[in-house]
Amino acid sequence: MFYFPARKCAYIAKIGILFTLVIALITFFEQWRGGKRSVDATFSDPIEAEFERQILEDEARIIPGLGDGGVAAYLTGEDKRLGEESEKKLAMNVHLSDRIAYNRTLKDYRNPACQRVVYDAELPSVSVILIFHNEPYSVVIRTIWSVINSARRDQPWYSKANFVERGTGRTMQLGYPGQDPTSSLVYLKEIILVDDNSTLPELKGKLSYYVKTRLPPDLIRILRLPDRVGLTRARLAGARYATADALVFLDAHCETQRDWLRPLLQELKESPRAVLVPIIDVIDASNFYYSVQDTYSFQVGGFTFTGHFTWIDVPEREKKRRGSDIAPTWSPTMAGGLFAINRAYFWELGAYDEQMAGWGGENLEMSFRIWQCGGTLETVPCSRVGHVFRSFHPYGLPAQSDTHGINTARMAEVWMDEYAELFYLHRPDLRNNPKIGDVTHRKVLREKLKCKDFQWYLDNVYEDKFVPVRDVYGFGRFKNPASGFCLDTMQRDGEASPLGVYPCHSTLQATQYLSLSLRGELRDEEKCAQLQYTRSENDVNDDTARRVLMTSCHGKQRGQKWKYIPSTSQLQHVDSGLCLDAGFEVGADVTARACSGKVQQRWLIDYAEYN
Ligand code: LR7
Ligand code: MN
Repeated sequence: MFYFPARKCAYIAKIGILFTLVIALITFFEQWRGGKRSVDATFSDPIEAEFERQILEDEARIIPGLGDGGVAAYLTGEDKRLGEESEKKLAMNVHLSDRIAYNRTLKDYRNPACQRVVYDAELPSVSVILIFHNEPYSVVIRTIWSVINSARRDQPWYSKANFVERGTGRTMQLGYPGQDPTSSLVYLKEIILVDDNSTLPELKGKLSYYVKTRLPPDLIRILRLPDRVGLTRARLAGARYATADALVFLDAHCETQRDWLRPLLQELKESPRAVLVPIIDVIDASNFYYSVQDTYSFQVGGFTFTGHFTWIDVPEREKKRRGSDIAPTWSPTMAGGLFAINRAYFWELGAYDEQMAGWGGENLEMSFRIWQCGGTLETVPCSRVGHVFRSFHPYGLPAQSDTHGINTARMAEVWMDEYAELFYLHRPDLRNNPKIGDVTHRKVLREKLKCKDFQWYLDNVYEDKFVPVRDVYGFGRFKNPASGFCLDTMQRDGEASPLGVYPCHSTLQATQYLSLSLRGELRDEEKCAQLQYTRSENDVNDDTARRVLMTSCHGKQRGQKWKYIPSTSQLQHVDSGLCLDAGFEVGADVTARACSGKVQQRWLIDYAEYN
């Protein structure tokens, strides 16, 4: 006999009601979600017929051979005008892209030595993740095709010889474990398209229909995000969905060069804690010209304390260390959009800061984290991918929020230690700003992974980085006490802009923050003071006042070397022997004049060894 005490019965009844409620809620939620993304699920025949018609029309518009080999493509007449119009609006000549074949060919720009590299037959399988918000439809399709085509087994680079196991001579099964051996794709397990809540209709049903009818079955998954979450969280969503050994992220406007995947996968196989980037080539947004700066040399990633990514030359030391032009090359940072990583390692390393919205900041965050937490970030020269660089964001970002600034502040709080101050110098508005939000969980991650500090990063990974407080005689404001003026870069950009004087700010601010480096450079982070020669370059005895220009630091001292004379507080330009002179006019350009005892030539530096 069962015996239920009354209390227990009531208890069970309550659980029953709760259960029913939960089910009802889930059902409601599913329906609501389904409603939001129903476009894919509820194709009825007439809609499909319409997509088919549109796609055939698109295909008919393509001009065979246009842009083949990656050459620049041009339209004429009315089409030219429409193209220019689309570029003004979308930062890309979309009208032209619509005319270029989805699977146009590209010239092989790799270092010729890459053709002789033999890769293992067994390499990690890969999930390629493409994220997009309102990207041009034809550009997205071209990106997908280039990924597929470069992974097809019938491509010449997957030669039979490569599939004979080293040592035993046994022929290896092609592809990744579990893949249908008759499939024509090698290593590529899936392509995950993450639609970050686009609003363009052609990226909805039509794209899904294209995928269903034109692309290899079971290869592509489309993840439709119910809300716009920004690129960091879109990548996270894609990564959660992925199942292959490795993740490769790409922007949705890329074209891959031949055999770009194996060099990345081979490195991942050998060092699972390496995060790898291809060489990124430029696809011109106006004419889709695939251009390559140089087949043999390339740049790696740097950064500025303003929180931006930059390109830098490969340091000589690194050229020696890697031993070969085509060996992976250490890169202090990455641009962010194109990289390969072991999937397990991606999660172990803390994936991304999921509180980063919109655009920006995630690239430096991940770069610093990789290095500080025991990984490496490397450019793999045999892997090249083209990317369409746009001159502006064609899409809107969350209203009025400076996501790049806020995300970068989040990064700085967690990874840059006291060097975060150098960032805040440029963004005083973000110092202690509640908009940054809570970063405790990322600091916990840093503890848990026992990551090294930023000082270690600067000393070991990016030794060549000019750090305004390191390797200097003095830094801070350069103040002329007679006038109360300080040297000021006057927020002037440009290759050679005159250095000025301006009343000293009471606190340190970026435009008045300069350093006198141990090499004798009078500089800010990127630019060094040198003289503008008015007459003949070598006429150093000329007494006329010379303007002082901030130009790219060449590191070779010539023309950019200054000497501080403590006894007179003068700053003397070494090659010319002239002294820096403040003058008495606010906002004027500073000059270099014959050294004299005048008060305009006295300079006090906030933090200096001489003071
Ligand atoms: O809200 C958004 N949701 C998105 O899904 C905003 C963007 N996106 C998508 C977008 O459709 C695109 O596919 O995210 C991708 C990257 O956006 P882009 O192409 O507008 O960015 P970008 O190429 O100008 O910017 C670079 O820096 C970004 C910083 O957040 C990202 O890391 C980009 O991926 C990165 N691009 C590259 O690294 C390619 C090489 C460029 C360089 C240098
Ligand atoms: Mn991009």
